[in-house]
Amino acid sequence: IEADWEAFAAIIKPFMGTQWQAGPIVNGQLCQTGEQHSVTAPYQHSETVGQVYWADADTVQTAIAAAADFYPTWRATPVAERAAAIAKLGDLLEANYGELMALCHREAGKTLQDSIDEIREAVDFCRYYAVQAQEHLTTPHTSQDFNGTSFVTERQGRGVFACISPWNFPLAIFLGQVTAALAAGNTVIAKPAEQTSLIAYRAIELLLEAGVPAGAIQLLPGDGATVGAPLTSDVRIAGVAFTGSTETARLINRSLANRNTAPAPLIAETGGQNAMIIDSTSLPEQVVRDVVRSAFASAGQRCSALRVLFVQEDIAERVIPMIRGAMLEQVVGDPSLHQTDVGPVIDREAQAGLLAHIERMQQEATLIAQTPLPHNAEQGTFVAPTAFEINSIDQLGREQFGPILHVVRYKASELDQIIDRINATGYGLTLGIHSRNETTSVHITQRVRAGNMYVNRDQVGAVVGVQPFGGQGLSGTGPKAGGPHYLKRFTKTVRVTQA
Ligand code: TXE
Repeated sequence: IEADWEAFAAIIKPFMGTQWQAGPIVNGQLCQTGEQHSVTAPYQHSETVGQVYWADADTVQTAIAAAADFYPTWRATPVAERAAAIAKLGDLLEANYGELMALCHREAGKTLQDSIDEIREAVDFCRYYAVQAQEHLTTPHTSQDFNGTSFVTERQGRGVFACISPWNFPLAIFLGQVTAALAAGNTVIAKPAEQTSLIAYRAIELLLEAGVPAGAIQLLPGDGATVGAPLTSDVRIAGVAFTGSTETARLINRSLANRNTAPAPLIAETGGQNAMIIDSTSLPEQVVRDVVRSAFASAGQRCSALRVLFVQEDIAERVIPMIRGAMLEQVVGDPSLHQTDVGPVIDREAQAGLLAHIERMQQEATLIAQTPLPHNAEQGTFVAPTAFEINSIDQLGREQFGPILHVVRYKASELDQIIDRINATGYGLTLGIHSRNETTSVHITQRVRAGNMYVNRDQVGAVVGVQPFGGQGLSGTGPKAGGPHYLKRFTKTVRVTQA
């Protein structure tokens, strides 16, 4: 369905000049004690979007104490009341669509379509977890043991949950974690990514407006060293939900394990080295559309994005020129224009890393195509969508979180070798397959380790409540976000036996 772009432009317009202010929220109060940072738009570095105070060490401690103090009250709050506040947040997000779209666009550099999808997903998370909490956490389960003694099993929150989130889905992942943890009965300390604190701040303001009490949610903008690390080493933290890099997930795991207390659960969603395999029975037109979307949508800044395309030799001469053609037709530029397909990457650091990878590949691989940049690209952090032909997935090294695609040709007889190489990366997030031969696609889905597989379609997206999303191996620890088992991971089971 083609969106009514003029209508969207009209609701965003009032916020295109807004200067937002943000900082830590402790017990409902904005704290202005830490360092203040200016936020600039990724597509236009001369444009300031707002100011944010980062939490200092004292504020981190005050927030942990506040969340721990309020936990008994929140745990005792009826599930229906917790769920109602979270469902209300969904309504408030919808009521503030224009401002949130402008924030996604101006702080995170998201295109209009990506901003719409982002808010939609956040709303879906709120409504889904509100319903799930009522379904799974309300009624204690009564059973009898072999002597006829009855006992009650109840799910409760674990305590204070730290929710540490990334910038690439600053509203959807951020609120997905926070609402699940709250619905399950935990008090929450939310630590957004450094790059997207303004969006997080506005989301928490709306959560408070929705009726979540100030003690239940503390917000700590800031960096990993000052805010993230002290949270995960603190014995008062009962669990961590994390999305970000595999390296940081490892650090958090170690930090939780080193504490002088029982291990706390870590629910981690991390990176990937996602592949797509297309065989000679696939339909080139469909393949090309799905490859371009999978690799370059959101400027490749999705954990699910396609990084390595395996093309069967017999079809390569047809498909590769078509991919080149489609890449040259993409529009890179100002994400506020609806015709823009690819916006900027998040910041200078990400841009520098991606450009360094492109430079290395220019020495080691064959360039297939590079989408032209707009004439004023140097005003923002743009990276031209680029595709290279390489010999092996082993050439890649670490995950490149941006619009860079690698293509490898294979012979039909090499399929199992390819599967081994994909599994050998250690990751296991998404896999795409294009084949009209069902035996081949089943053969692949049964052998590749990946949490989310897509056959004859693009490999982005998962519908909350319908398609749970999560990885395996280095890509994360289940259960999957947006699925029925996710909420339970934020709870502990308590048994009461009566004489
Ligand atoms: O991630 P980090 P960054 C991958 C992607 C990207 C790379 C780096 O490959 O290029 O990670 O991105 C917080 N204790 N993904 O630097 O550092 C940090 O402040 C506790 C994949 O953004 O992992 C932020 O809030 N927390 C991904 C969050 O962790 C710490 C999305 C993520 O930051 C911490 C984003 C510490 N010691 C990046 N250090 C996906 N799976 O979608 C940092 N943090």
